[in-house]
Amino acid sequence: MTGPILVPVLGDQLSRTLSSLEGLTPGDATILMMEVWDEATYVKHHKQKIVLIFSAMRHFADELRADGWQVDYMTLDDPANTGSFTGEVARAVERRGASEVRVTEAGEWRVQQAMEEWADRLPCPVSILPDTRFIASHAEFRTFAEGRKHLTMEYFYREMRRKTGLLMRSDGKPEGDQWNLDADNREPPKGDMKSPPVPTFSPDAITAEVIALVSARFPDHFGDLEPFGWPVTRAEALEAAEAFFKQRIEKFGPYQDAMVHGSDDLYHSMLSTSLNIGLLDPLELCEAAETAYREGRAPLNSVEGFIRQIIGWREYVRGFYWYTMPGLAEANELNAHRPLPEFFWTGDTDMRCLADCVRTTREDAHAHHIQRLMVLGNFCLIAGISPREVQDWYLAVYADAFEWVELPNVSGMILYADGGRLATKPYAASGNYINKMSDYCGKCRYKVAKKTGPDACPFNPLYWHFMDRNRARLESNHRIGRIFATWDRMGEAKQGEYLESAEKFLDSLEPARKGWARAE
Ligand code: FAD
Ligand code: DLZ
Ligand code: SF4
Repeated sequence: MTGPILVPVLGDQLSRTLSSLEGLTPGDATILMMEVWDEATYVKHHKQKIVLIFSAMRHFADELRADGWQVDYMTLDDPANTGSFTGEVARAVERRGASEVRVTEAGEWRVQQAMEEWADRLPCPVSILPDTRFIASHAEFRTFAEGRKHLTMEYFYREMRRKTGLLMRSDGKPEGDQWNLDADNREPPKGDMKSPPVPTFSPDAITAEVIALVSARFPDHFGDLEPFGWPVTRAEALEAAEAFFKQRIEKFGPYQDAMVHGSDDLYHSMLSTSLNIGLLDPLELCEAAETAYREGRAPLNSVEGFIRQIIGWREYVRGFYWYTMPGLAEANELNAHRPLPEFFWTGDTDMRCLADCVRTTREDAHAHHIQRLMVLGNFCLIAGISPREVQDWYLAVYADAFEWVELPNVSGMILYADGGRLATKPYAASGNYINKMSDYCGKCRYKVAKKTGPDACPFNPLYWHFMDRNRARLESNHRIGRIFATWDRMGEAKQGEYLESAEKFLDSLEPARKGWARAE
């Protein structure tokens, strides 16, 4: 065929630097963008996540057109829309008489599997190119991982620091002589902590149209549709980033683990949605952070902490995902089979910390890291919730959720379902941790200081129930094994009280009604 090169650009590939566009000019290529039912419903995404992706896609298509590109844009409600990437690519190849399909690899395993079948299904050659928006290639991660039992993030992170030169001195040593300043980043919240507001962006005509579409087509999906304020263009995302580097990065480090009732953002960047769909580039953000440090606008612990989240954790979980899939999605090392409670969807629980985390999730399609890890995640771990149900929940409810980043965090970081390849020990904690790092407990109906009985904070007995039922697996773990000496010292009567309280609480949990996360 002699037609143009067809370049499918997916909903998380909204970057001008995309490898599939490199070297092409508007005269060579037709870009294909597709809103498809399969992607909008493989889990029932939060309404704001669908608005974010469709609106950002429509804005990106307009920007490309303004630069002279030919863009075929398939809207969700176009009667000819087949509902799948494969169906839409096949139609576009035929419509355009495409000479080649050139695409950047998918972010998710499921989509990549489909993409790899295109070569057999289509009448033209298909090239799948690496996603160069990440700092580490799949091969680099494999080289790092091969032969290691635990894939400790810290060592990978140091490699990324050396590779990028971020916060490195000319003698090859890390700035400040320490690679990781996490120990300085554990301040509890102080009094009436008020952080500068995060910029929000009022819906323009395009976003308003998408909001109406999502309201009509996805009424039973979780989450508040409005107010919607996420950045949907690169210009908006840059404005949000600038505000973070001007106003909040200074305190990002110290208060990274703090939690305050009613507050979702604190000093966090709120940039994950823009990063994950391609509006912002990870390196440009890290360079801006380093500049803030060099210009004396932010301390090293904040800047190192921010850079570590991006070139450390973000790159690491992406490498880990591709290295361990498809097994990671099925892993269940701790044999956890309890259904997810209904309150993860409704927020209807007396546990004040959990109710607040579900509230922010419903209102904003966001919760910050420590809420996801130490409240919601810790609960799922110690209550023994089935990894499959927890994965579906996290994938559905957060606007920044894509499986490559969600799954390692859920299966590896919170649930230890991968058997400890990602985290060297389970992040299990009693109510004491939440009390120390938040203002949640004071007004809770449960008493955090009470260990057992109907008024005890449920995290307390659940913690010991978790330890006791997983003893055989965890006792030999050098980071957690010693806790069993404390358990043994309690004696049978006290242990019995803990186990009975935990079981009563677990029996009282109402399982989620079917159909919240996936269509039945
Ligand atoms: P900040 O606190 O400002 O951090 C800066 C950036 O660092 C983030 O934007 C993000 O890109 C990166 N980052 C920080 N922590 C992580 C991490 N653990 N893994 C990967 N990147 C990280 N993040 C997602 O982007 N998508 C997800 O689906 C997702 N699921 C998660 C599930 C669980 C169980 C946990 C514990 C964490 C998850 N995270 C996920 C990581 C983290 O919670 C979010 O990236 C963060 O809350 C986004 O808000 P922010 O942009 O304000 O982050
Ligand atoms: C998450 C999502 C949604 C809701 N809708 C679309 C869509 O209609 N079109 C599209 O190109 N991408 C969408 N996405 C993102 C994909 O599901 C998927 O997460 C990425 O392409 C990564 O493989
Ligand atoms: Fe959460 Fe327990 Fe504190 Fe209540 S007492 S807010 S349940 S940690």
